[in-house]
Amino acid sequence: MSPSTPRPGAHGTLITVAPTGAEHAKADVPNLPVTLEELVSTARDCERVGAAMIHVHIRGADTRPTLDLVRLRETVAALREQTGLVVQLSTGGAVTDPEADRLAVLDALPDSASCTMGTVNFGDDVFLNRWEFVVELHRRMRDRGIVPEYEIFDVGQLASLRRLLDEHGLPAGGHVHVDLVMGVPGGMPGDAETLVAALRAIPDGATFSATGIGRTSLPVMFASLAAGGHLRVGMEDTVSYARGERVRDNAQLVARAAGLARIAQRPPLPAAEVRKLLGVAMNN
Ligand code: KMH
Ligand code: ZN
Repeated sequence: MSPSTPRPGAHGTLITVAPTGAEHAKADVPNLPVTLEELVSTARDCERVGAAMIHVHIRGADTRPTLDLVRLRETVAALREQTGLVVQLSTGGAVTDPEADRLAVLDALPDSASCTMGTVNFGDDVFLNRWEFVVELHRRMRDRGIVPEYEIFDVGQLASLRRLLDEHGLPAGGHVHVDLVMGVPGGMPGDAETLVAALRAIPDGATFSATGIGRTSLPVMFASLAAGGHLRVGMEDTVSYARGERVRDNAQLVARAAGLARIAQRPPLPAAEVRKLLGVAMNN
């Protein structure tokens, strides 16, 4: 599909909020949602202003990232009970998380889960995603009816996605959705040229969202909207709202994205439409 071809769902914008991530410390970012109560409260606020999906990393009682399955299950249940958002769990976790724990995230049976399409330098660390591990994630998600979001940190990972689909078939839901995570030190830059280059390599019929880390947040948002893409925003990806101004809360970022989407004549899609678009079951 060329960048000028209208994409499915392109009349509206899927806004995903990634409220927490695994990288920021609560001590450095006191308004980061880390407890279940804080997460649900931010999720509700974000839904109110235009988010339809939430990309979730959880924290333990010590505020550090965890993949504890009991907590993950409680989180999925609480978000389902108190919001209408499509609930996506991160299988990326933190760079230190073992593969077995990352695979076990799927046992919490979210609507969707992230699936990163390759290894990438990640600041001073390495975010490891071996081919066999990626295939196992893809297989287990399909077995459990969990819809993947393929996370792309570098353009070459789109070739790996094509290989995955060629060799192992379509995911649960039958639709391919990609999230371009741009501007990670070690990954692809967060700019319009790179986004357009990435679109040339996206599988036919796929939808995409994009997020820019740190100061690349705004250029990536504008470029994605212009190219018919969807948006991910949130404090996982940026904790500064403008030059010299810290983010107040996740809803502030979602509200800005929703406003820009409306200006682009592609208003925020409600969660029910996003479920149809991505092939997520209504009754999950
Ligand atoms: N925290 C990063 C190492 C994902 O959620 O799937 C990986 C990440 C990607 O955030
Ligand atoms: Zn993440």
